[in-house]
Amino acid sequence: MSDDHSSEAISAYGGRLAQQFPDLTPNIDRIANEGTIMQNTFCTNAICGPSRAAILTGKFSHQNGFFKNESGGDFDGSQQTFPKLLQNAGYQTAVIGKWHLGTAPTGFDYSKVMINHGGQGTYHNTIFLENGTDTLEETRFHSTRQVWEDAKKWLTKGRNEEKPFMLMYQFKAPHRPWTPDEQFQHVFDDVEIAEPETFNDTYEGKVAAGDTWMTIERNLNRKDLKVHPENIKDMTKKEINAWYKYGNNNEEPWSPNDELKGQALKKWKYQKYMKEYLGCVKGVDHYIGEMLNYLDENGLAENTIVIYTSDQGFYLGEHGWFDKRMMYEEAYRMPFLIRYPNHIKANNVNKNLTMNVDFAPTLLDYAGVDVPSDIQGKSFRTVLEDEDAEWRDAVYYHYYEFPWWHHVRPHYGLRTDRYKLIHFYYNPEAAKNTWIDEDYELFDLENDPNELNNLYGKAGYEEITAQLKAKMDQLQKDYKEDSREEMMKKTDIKVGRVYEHA
Ligand code: SGN
Ligand code: CA
Repeated sequence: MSDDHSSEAISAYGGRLAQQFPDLTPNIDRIANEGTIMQNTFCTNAICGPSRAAILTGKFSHQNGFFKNESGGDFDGSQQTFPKLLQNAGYQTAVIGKWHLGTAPTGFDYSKVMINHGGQGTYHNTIFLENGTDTLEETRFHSTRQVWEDAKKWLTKGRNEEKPFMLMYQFKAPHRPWTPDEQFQHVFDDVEIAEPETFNDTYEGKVAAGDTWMTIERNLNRKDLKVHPENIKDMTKKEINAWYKYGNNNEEPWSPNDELKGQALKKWKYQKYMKEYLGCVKGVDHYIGEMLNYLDENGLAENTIVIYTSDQGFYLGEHGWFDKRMMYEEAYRMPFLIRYPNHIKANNVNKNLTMNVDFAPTLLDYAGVDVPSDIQGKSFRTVLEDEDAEWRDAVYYHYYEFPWWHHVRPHYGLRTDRYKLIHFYYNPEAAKNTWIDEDYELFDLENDPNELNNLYGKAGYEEITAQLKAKMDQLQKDYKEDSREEMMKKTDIKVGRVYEHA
């Protein structure tokens, strides 16, 4: 698992960047060639901790209690998770790398997780919590390599060969601030990265897209793009921070020189951002290759399920953005590739609608462990084995964190094969405790895959809108969604860690 890896940046998915770089991710592609690539796996809340909590519990944010990173409280590690269920069934369990759930891991025989930078971990000098104890030791390697070294060590020395095992091997990369290891820093120096079709989305007709803090033009700052002050030696820490932050949070965009303004500046920032992001992806792919080789060399490949995923997708310039959160395809879709030789079809593409809450029951199902009835996701083993087997026709989403970091208004929504309906039900900046009835977006993904044309309220769409709203009501009932008051409270609430902002 990685952090913020968009399926657009995996060659096996065949998207825009895959067309430009058909060999971008040869090792992740190996999982697709030797297994199945899920094209419609979606997040239930596109942000780090909440997605990880949904994966661990098989429950939506409103049921597992971890609904936002910032001020949303910490993950309650005393609850049921799939690693605990596997552990009880005799598996040896381990988690190594990014965790980001605030509390120490539970349900693992071995854990070594990043804890510095608010649990985000850093690319260099990462600090880990090893089996509940602070290592406080600055690591030698770039975090991607460090996670591999630690995983290899556990597999070689920590594993009990008498037992089956479950390892969560989780990178920080390619998360902001997109810092590749030296080896991958210059891979894209001499190329011009293609811009997405929606690079200059005007947000016309959209409810909240024009009001975010995740635009490439305004919100990528100097630190993100590694532009450092010349007189850094003479500056105080406070001055340095202020200098880096300039250009954040919708202030005037900064420019590295007088000529770069407007569109030229946006294009320049995009190139720098993408080259570094893709350099990070190269690193992740490399150490996935190391893991696949390890499994081959140690006779483990045949009887091990290998999954590659990311906590959510990411905007790589689509709609003029970086970051995630908003329920449009590029951030909403999670990469999901799965290999299990002789059980799961090789070189196969699957289009069934799946969610991160389905991962836990799917793994339990394959491991022969009963799936507890309070798990909200569904094992998709049946459709992995037969794509035409009966399956659900819609997936549900709910995002809460506002205004930090990126000023994306809370919304819930659903997606079917063809349509997406999003409801932006609350804007605490406009009116506290006031439910908004009319702020919807409706997209026809077949005719408008780029989600540029909001059809909500347009003539001719009354019937489909009514159907989708009825479906939304049904899903909210089935998944025991909160009351309106509770939903608004979850956005307003400030408990647990409260991060400091400038
Ligand atoms: C940090 C980043 C944000 C990012 C969140 C959440 N800011 O706060 O840009 O959206 O993490 O990311 S940074 O200046 O610290 O890089 S997540 O992957 O944990 O959800
Ligand atoms: Ca993330």
